[in-house]
Amino acid sequence: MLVVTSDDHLAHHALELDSTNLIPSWETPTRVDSVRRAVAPDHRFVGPGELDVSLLHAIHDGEYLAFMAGVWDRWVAEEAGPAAMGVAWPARRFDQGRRPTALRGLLGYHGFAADCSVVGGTWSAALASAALAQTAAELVAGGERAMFALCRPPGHHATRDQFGGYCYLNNAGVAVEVFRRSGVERVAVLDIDYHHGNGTQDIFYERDDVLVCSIHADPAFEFPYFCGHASETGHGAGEGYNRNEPLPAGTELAEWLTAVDRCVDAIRDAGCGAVVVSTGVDTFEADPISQFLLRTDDYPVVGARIADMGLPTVFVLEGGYAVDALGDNVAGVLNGFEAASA
Ligand code: Q9C
Ligand code: ZN
Repeated sequence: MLVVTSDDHLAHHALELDSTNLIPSWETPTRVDSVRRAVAPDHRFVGPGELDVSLLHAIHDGEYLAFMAGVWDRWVAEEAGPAAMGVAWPARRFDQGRRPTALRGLLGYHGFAADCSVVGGTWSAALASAALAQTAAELVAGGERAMFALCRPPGHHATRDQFGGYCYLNNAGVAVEVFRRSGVERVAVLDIDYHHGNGTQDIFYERDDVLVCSIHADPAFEFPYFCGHASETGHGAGEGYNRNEPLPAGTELAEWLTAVDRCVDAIRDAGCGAVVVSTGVDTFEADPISQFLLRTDDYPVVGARIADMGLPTVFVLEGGYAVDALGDNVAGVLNGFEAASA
């Protein structure tokens, strides 16, 4: 399969709030090296095309995009700390609609978590990452059976107007929009990352042309804590087009696969014409921030399940923080897919 990748992520190395300190983010540049090394023997690398900014405007708020484009320069001018992030967020009974003017206020308005900050290389990396997803979807829309976008930073936590969870632009959402514009009437998102894909859910929640399915750690005990329950099924025209499969800590392959299979059935029943797979492998047993127990040998099994849907498929990288095993786990998904497609 073709793998879309570039070096434009390298200057993005954010900080995150640990229990007491700002530490280097778990979401590191070395993750890309791990994946490239593991997929190189069986797959071919291609570079991205030019980003179509209208795709970003289709899934993100214009004020958010403008703010993010300038936030680092403004931070350097006003604060000059090592990483820009919020300190207060619009919590219960706060005014959700009014946008503050101060930089710190805007960082809270356009962010939702202290695990995620902006540094000098962040925005250019986020734009480049979105371009990878765009290119992968364009090539699949043009006839490739499947592509893998080696996206960094990841995207599935980024909402219409907020960054968080190491995500700034919703790369899976970009791929969805490319498919829609190419004439696919209904697109599926299958999000197998350990964390709930709250951003993708947010963006498509009121739409019936995009079925979003996410299998993840129950938000009762895991990030993003306030989103990802089974009762969130869509709204308005989108009612019935959002599916959440929250699972307990300690989940192993057998139980996890039953949730995947329920999503695969939903994607079939909805008559989707293409699928975007939010490919996080932080479900891995040795992942340093996660509590599922999948093994390296398990990933080809899910790759095969995805292939069995028989749909044009774009894989976009999301999480996975056991850097040494990350590449093998991602390669397992892709190789299992190809073996089952052959
Ligand atoms: N001490 C993705 O996998 N914060 N994002 C973890 C760990 C949330 C993960 C804090 C992790 C978000 C794309
Ligand atoms: Zn994750």
